[in-house]
Amino acid sequence: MTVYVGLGSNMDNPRRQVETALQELGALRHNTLLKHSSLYRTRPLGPQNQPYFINAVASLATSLDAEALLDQLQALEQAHRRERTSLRWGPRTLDLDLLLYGGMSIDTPRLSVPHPEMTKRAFVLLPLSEIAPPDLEIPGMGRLRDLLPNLSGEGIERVDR
Ligand code: A4P
Ligand code: MG
Repeated sequence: MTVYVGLGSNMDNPRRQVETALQELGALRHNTLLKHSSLYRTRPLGPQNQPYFINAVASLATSLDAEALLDQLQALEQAHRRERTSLRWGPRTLDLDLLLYGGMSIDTPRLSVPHPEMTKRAFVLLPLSEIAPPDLEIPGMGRLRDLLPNLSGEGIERVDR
C-alpha cells in the first residue's frame, strides 16, 4: 500500500526535526520510504503569534494497516516531543499526519483519512504535488491536479538545500 504522510514542525530547530523525521520514517519496520518532497517554510495556520513552520510530505510503502501505521507515527512524534525542554503548551516539535492511505476513505474515532483539511492547505498540496502524480485521486475530494489551482501560494516558500 502506498501512503502519504505530512510532516510539520515549528519548534526546536524545525528543519532538523523534519529532516530527522524523514530518516526515521525510512527506518520504521514494515515501511519503506519511497519519496519525499522539498522542505517548505510556511506561515502558521491558526494563531499567528507562533513561529513559521517547516512542512514536507513523504510517500511510504507499508504493509501495516492504517491504525498500526498511526501507532508508529505517534510513537515517532512522542520521541521528538521528549526533546522538548519546556513543559508549557505551545507549538509542535513534530506533527505527523496520515494524509492518504492508498485510495481508501477511513473514518474511525482515531483516524480520518484523507486528512479532512488537506485539500485546503498549500503546505500539504504543494509538497505532495512534487512527489505524487497529478492524477492522484484524493478520495471524496477530486484529483490533485484539479485542487492545486484553488490554492494561494502566499506564505509558503521552498527551502533551499
Ligand atoms: N487523527 C485523525 N485523523 C488523523 C490523521 N489522518 N493523521 C487523530 C493523524 N492523526 C489523525 O492529533 C490529534 C488526533 O488526531 C490524534 O490523536 C489522531 O488520533 P494531534 O497530532 O495530537 O493534534 P494536532 O495535530 O494538534 O491537531 P490537528 O487538528 O490534527 O491539527 P493539524 O490539522 O495537524 O494542524 N500551520 C502550518 N503552516 N503548517 C502546519 O503544519 N499544523 C497545524 C496543526 C496548525 N498550523 C499549521 C500546521
Ligand atoms: Mg496532527
